[in-house]
Amino acid sequence: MSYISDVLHALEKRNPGQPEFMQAATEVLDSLEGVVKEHPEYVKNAVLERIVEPDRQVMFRVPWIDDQGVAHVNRGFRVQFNNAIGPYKGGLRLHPSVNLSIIKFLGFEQIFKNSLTGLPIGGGKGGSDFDPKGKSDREIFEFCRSFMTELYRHIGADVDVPAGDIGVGGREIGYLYGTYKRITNRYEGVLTGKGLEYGGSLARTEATGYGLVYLTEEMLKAKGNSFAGKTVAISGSGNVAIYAAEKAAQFGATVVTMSDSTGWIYDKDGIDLTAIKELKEVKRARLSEYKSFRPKAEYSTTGNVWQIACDIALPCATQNELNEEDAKTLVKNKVIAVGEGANMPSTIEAQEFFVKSGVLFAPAKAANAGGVATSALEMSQNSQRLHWTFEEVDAKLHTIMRNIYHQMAAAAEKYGHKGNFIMGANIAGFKKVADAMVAQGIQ
Ligand code: NDP
Ligand code: 2IT
Repeated sequence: MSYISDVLHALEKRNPGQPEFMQAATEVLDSLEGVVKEHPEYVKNAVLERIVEPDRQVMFRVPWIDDQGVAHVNRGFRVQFNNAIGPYKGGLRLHPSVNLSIIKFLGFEQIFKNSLTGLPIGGGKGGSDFDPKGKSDREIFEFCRSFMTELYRHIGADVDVPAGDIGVGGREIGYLYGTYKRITNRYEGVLTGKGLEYGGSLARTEATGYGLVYLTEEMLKAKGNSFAGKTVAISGSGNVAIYAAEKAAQFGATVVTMSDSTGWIYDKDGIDLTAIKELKEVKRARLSEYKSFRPKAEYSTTGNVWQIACDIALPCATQNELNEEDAKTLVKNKVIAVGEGANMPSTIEAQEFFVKSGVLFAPAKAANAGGVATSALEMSQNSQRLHWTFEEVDAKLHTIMRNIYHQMAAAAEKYGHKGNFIMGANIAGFKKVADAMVAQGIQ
């Protein structure tokens, strides 16, 4: 359709050197032909041209001093992409690879993911090219304080509500929250993923991983299948990977792999999650140390987890970590389902190969939406000045993930792509935001 390709062309021209952002935008826009044809008002109101252009992009200097007294300068980002259906909402990523293209791809994905949750949250993302690995607590604090010294003026409980992502967990959210409160003198739900003592929600830590397994289970159930008795390969060993592994094991599966940026483990009898939590959540150590807990497990620094035969694959590390070759290996080894825990972990070629091969494929913006959905539940609790039980939050999360599955399956079917949940999630997520943008006029 020429409207869609015209918009993508113009976007590429205007944003040279942003491959991750172009990848995310192309995947979404390429799904929208049917829905745009049905809604000429989207063309008339320039919805696509507007939705690919962030409302606001903030880039700033983050100076900090290390333990040796040496000064460093990092670059901070916050991209406020779209607030048609609620305040900007999305995580902060601290990783040396962070640049504008990566933050824009994440912010763009967040618009549709947040829409799929059914909760009133817009899309945004931020972060920095700061590398938290090997830094002392004091250096992390110093960095977070400097970062928030600029960020505070752009956010607020009804404006923009950041949270965690790669390299940002409970410790960093605590330092960021403390700084925000000190500068503004406001005690408000301006960040999610907070500690339980100061406004955090039970089950937020578990939410992305649990939600991924809830949605994947629902997708399997529609085919008369389930996690019970299955072999599961997981990549990553951070927040999402750990709680995906925990829920998959609770559902009766055996999780046999995990990875970090230096290597991966294969434990054919099932990963020992107590050991992983001790290594990753407490000691912040490398996975190579896993063998000291489980001498029979294999640790490797070559190849990747996708070479291990499995029924279900859950990529939970980072973008483009699963390519077409990996997809071919998984299909050859008879994978039944893939659920994306990370954001955009599969390349476009890998996605296409899975769909073509009849693998049940749950795309990231649906499959990992449990984290941000529970963040929105944290915002509700903060507004009400109430605290819900773990069971209440977990039950709401479970219902939200089931609804997302049924929404994306229905949208795929309605627009002639039955069983293609990439199309379904993009269409369902887009439609609500597009309708809100039309209703609010060309802004
Ligand atoms: P963590 O920082 O807790 O863990 C990240 C994991 O992925 C670590 O094991 C890390 O290894 C590995 N990893 C990160 N970058 C790379 C890389 N470039 N190459 C190889 N391995 C890498 O992050 P999360 O678990 O929170 O996030 C994982 C993914 O899930 C990301 O894509 C994130 O955007 C997405 N996500 C997170 C949500 C959340 O609520 N936290 C919600 C929805 C999606 P190492 O420690 O060696 O770097
Ligand atoms: O990618 C994501 O959805 C997240 N990192 C979570 C965002 C949030 O606001 O909880």
